[in-house]
Amino acid sequence: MSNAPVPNQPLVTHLFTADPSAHVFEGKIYIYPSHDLDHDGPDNDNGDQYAMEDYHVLSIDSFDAAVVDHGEVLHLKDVRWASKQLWAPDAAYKNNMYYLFFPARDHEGIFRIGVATSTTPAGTFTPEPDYIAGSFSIDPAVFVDEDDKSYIYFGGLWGGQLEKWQNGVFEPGAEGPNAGEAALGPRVALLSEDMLSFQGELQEISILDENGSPILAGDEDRRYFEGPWVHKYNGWYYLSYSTGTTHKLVYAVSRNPMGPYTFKGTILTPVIGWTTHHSIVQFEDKWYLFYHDSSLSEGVNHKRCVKFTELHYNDDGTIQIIDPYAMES
Ligand code: FUB
Repeated sequence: MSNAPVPNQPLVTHLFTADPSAHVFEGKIYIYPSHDLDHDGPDNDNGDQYAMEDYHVLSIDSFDAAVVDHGEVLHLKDVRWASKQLWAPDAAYKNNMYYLFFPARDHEGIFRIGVATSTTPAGTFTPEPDYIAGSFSIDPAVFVDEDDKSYIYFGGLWGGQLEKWQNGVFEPGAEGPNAGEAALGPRVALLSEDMLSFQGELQEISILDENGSPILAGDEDRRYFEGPWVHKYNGWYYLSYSTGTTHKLVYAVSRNPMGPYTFKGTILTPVIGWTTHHSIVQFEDKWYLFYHDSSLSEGVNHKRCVKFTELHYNDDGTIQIIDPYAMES
């Protein structure tokens, strides 16, 4: 357990944590992060360095209280269908149940998305015997709308294997589109009432520029890479995500949760470390960005730490750009 959380400082220092998905459940902020491991194994564009094996849940009662680590809530050894790499998870509440959605490689080395359930937000979570039928790639993010419809967003390039699914089947040698072609978008599906399966067809989300043209694969400052998150503000759906190679968090907006979305701008400038990944949550009357960097390990990409900062909207609904190091001297 650590002391009260400080903006733009590691939320906890006794674990390496990343990919924070924050939600308000039962009046507290619960954070569902990846749990990075300290190891000297391979480090490459395939993401082998992200060799995580379990999840912890963190919570914050208030910003004056200490962060609570609820301990290990799910371990790889208990997930029958998974072989390795428990990457960025998310959680959702529905039907008086908490659902933890998580990606991992199956026994063929293909990333899939699983679900585990708990009656409490702090777990522990019991995994379903199989991954979600038809699921693939990484970084699930679940948005439960005001009408109680639930949407799952997912997908990530490179190690996240999204390029390999362009024709609806896994093609190990497939590469992404050429620079002048439309970029790949994250996938979205409605979730079934019991939250355990996709309902209807998976769709690819279009992200358009200000003229209504698709963002191109070569537009690395704006194209989708990984880490989708959807939140709603003033009736607009905000899809935010990482641009990967250009290390930004950016966002696009739509009137429809399934898009198309129109690109708007940057939320977070590059952080220490290669990856950037986030969530956005309202707690009481303020909005917060949860994100990570590698400052706790002085820049080791796979030893990251979760942080938070306040997020501000302009009157026109755009989000003010955050430079997390601007206040440091
Ligand atoms: O933590 C492993 C992977 O790194 C996540 O799934 C990506 O979003 C990136 O943060």
